[in-house]
Amino acid sequence: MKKILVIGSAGQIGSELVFKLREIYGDDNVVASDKCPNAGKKLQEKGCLFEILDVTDRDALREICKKYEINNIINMAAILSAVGEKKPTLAWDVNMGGLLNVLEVGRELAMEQVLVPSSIAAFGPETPADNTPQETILRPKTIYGVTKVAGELLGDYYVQRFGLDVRGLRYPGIISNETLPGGGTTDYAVEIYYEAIKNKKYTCFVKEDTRLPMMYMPDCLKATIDLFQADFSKLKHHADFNVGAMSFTVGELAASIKKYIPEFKISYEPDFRQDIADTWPNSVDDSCAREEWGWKPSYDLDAMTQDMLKVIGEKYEKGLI
Ligand code: VAH
Repeated sequence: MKKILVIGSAGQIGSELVFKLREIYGDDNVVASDKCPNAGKKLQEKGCLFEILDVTDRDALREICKKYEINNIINMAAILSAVGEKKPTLAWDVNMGGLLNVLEVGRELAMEQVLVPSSIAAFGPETPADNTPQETILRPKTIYGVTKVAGELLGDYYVQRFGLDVRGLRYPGIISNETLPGGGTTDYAVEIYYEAIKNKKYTCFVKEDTRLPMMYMPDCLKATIDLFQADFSKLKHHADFNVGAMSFTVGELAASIKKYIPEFKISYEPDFRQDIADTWPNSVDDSCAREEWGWKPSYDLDAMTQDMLKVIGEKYEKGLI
C-alpha cells in the first residue's frame, strides 16, 4: 500500500497534486504538508490529512514519515526563480537543504520512491535554445537554476550510491487556475488570464516575443503521476526528465485570448524577470520521457485558453476572484 507525503501542498502544483493522488490512492494514503498553517486549514476543510512542515526541518520530516508510515515522498517545496534572485540564500536553504533532508529521510526509512522536480531553469544561455536536448550544457544564471542542476545531480547520486528510487521532471512554465504561482518568472502566463477576465487588459513583465516552454496543469499532473507510476527498471534517466507540451510567445498567448475576448489589450513593461526568461530555452526535446515512460501531453495553447477562461470566468461571476 502506498502512503504518500506531499511536501509543499499549498503551492501551485502541490495543491492540485494532493487531490489527484487522493483519487488514485485513497484519501487515507495521502498526507499533505506545508509550512503555511492557513493552507493547511483549507486542505483540512476539504478532508485532507495535513501536517505543518518546513522542509528544512529534517527531524520534523522524519517524525511525520514515521507517524503515517510514509513510503513515498513527493517534494514540491521550492523557492522559485524570481523570489530566488531576491533571496538567494533562502533559495539554497529550501531547495537544496530541503532536498537533502528528503533524500536522507528517504534513504534512512527505505522509501519506495522520492520524486523531486527539476525545471527548465536548469538550462542557461549556453544551452541550445530550440528543442533543447535531454543531455546538454547546464550552466544556469539563476540561483534557482543552480539548485535545480545540483538537485538533479544529488538525486542521481542517491540512485547510484544508495539505490534510492529518485525521480524528477524538468517542468516548463506551469499554467493553472486553482492556486496562483508564487514568485516565478513564468507567472505572467497565469496572471494574463485573470487580468483578461477581470480588466480586459494586462501589462506583461516580459517582452512580446519572449518564447518559453509551457504546460497546462492537467498535463503537469499527468506527467508527474505517469513518472511516479513508471517501471523503475525501464528508466535510463532519473531526476532530470525533459517534459514538454507547448511553446509560445507572449504575443501568441495574447492572440489566443483575443479569440475569446476580442477587446483584450496587452502592453509590455519588461522588468528583471526578462533577463531570467532570456536564459531559458524556447522549446525542449522530451523524447526520453516519451520513450522511457510514455509521456504524451494533451493540451495545446487554444485548448488551455478555452479552459482557463471558462474556469476563471466562472470564479469571477461567483465573486470568488
Ligand atoms: C519559475 N514557474 O518561473 C517556475 C518554473 C520554468 C519556470 O520553474 O521560476
